[in-house]
Amino acid sequence: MLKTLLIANRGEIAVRIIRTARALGYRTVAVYSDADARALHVAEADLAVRIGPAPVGASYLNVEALLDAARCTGADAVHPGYGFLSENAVFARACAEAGLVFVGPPADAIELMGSKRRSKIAMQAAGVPVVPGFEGDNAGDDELIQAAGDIGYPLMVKASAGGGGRGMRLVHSPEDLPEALSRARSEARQAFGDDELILEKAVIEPRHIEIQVFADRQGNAVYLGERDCSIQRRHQKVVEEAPSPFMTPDLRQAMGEAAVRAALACRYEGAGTVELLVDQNRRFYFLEMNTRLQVEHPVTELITGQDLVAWQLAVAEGRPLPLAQDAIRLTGHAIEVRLYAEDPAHGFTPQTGELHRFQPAEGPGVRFDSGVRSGDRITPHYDPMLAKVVAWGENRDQARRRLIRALEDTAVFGVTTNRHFLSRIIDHPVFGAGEATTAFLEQAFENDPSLKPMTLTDRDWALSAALLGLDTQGQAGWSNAAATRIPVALAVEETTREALLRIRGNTTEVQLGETAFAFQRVAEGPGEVCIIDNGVRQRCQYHREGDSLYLQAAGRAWQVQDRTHAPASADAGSGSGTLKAAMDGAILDILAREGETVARGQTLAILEAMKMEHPVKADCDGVITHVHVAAGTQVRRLQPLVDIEPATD
Ligand code: MV4
Repeated sequence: MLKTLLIANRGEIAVRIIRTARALGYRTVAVYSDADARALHVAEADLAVRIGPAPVGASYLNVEALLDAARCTGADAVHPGYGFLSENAVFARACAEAGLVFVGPPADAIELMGSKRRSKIAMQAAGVPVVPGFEGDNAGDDELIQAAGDIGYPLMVKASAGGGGRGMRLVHSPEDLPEALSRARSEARQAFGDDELILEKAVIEPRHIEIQVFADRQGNAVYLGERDCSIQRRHQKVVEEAPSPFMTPDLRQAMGEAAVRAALACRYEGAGTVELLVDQNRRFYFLEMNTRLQVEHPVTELITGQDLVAWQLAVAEGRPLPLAQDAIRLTGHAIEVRLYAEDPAHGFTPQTGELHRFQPAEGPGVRFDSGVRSGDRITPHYDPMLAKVVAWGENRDQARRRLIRALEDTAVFGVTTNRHFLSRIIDHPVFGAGEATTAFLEQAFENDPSLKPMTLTDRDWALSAALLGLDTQGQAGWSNAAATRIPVALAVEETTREALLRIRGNTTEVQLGETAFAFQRVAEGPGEVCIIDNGVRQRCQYHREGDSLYLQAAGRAWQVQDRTHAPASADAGSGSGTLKAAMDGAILDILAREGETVARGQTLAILEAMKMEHPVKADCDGVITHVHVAAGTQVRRLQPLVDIEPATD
């Protein structure tokens, strides 16, 4: 009997595992880095152990520290979650040697599935269809070039140790092959320390469908339907759903039975996912098997009514699977999206900073799996996923409606998110028709407004001004204020607008240029106000933090800066002399001192962001009056870095 489970992970998946384990009576042990000392997963576990500083190499990937944490808490089992050490055969073996039950498959199965070449050979032997190609053992370029002639074009060059699209090349004709081979090789060597390559015929505009499988030590294996993960961006899944709108009962059975054969062939135990490509003729091909619980497992849970973490724990204890194949039923439809702290308008750059408010919109059929709370900091050390938002419906459209509502009604203040991008995808007619393939985002979203900075309407500006007035005046001010005109100035990035407010009782009149607005305030709570605008009563959420005002109304969210009392400085446009960070990142170096005379174009600082170094250059000739940051500081986009007093001539 297992009693104490250590969760070797963080964030939403650690929280999710802890909740099931606790409900089943297990004692739970969280582990945390210095950056996570106050994180939700730590608060929810029975015990928690610090495993190192913030960088993952020193903490969540630190095998010795994890084993020590298990030892000093008396843990008898380890759940690795996903990512980190979840598919690391060395870690699985180290757990076994330390007398700990690893909640996952045997190390040999992890190792086999970690090699595309070896797993394809094993799958073919087990009667699982694979994409036709070439799987020579450490084949050289000459051998690969010769094999390519037999396979035909277009073809895929793939790193045998690869994943997530790294070390992968699509090649259209023989003359492009040698260069593709050498590039894929060096990418694979860098990323995986292993440059073995395989070749496959390319499947054009495939759907990406994966089968959830489960196996126990008694030799039983079942499938729990499929998930359609066709909507991806740069090999990152964005939307996952179950069942696949593309699926038929016959195809499901054929794919499910193939996936079960795959699991049995490698003596699998526990939860696994068999990834397959499906071509336009509904032929399917094994791609790889993920030997962990996946991020998107909730959609399977919602349509099967099963708790997959409970199943994992049962198998880890040596008990048989809870259900036989014919007892597994799929009911309704579930869709999941990954809500990220990232900025779709600026190349999806990860966002960092304090999450001033995180208020999930709950409702029937809506599930939030989240590892963060209001007040948490999003740091650059880890994946910036805030939550998985999942909706179940009796049918696909009901699930879509519920998901869109959940996204629109969720308040996230403090960091920019992909929320609007996600709701636009779920609302899109191509997605609605169930026709989105892996090419969908590139084909349909190139010019989508959710990928551009938000443009505020006059009404948005006026509402922002009214709420700035509310917040500045305080609650009492609203009811008693004399009907004087209050000037306010507000800015979004480089655009500034001015307005005049007149507050009479519970009505705020806003004069914005030629246009007048009147907002009647009918109810309010902390950070929330109900207004009547043009006869329509609606809720509006807001949060004030320093000069920033975050707002959310009618499913849209934006942020304005209060410039009312800011000096009328020339800080708009280029050549202003105020250099700002172009994106979130870290200052690597400061190359200028206060008092120094600089020339336009001179590099004054180096910003490291998105794994690249960006020079920050003087935008005018002049003298440096202030350096706001030191080398080593984390900065946010638009944070002032250096002030220059422009030369006067
Ligand atoms: C392919 C393919 C077409 N033909 N293999 C991308 C990630 C990796 N796991 C497998 N991938 C692909 N393999 C053959 N033989 C197309 C992709 C692919 C893809 C697959 C699933 C979801 C999105 C994708 C986007 C681009 C390419």
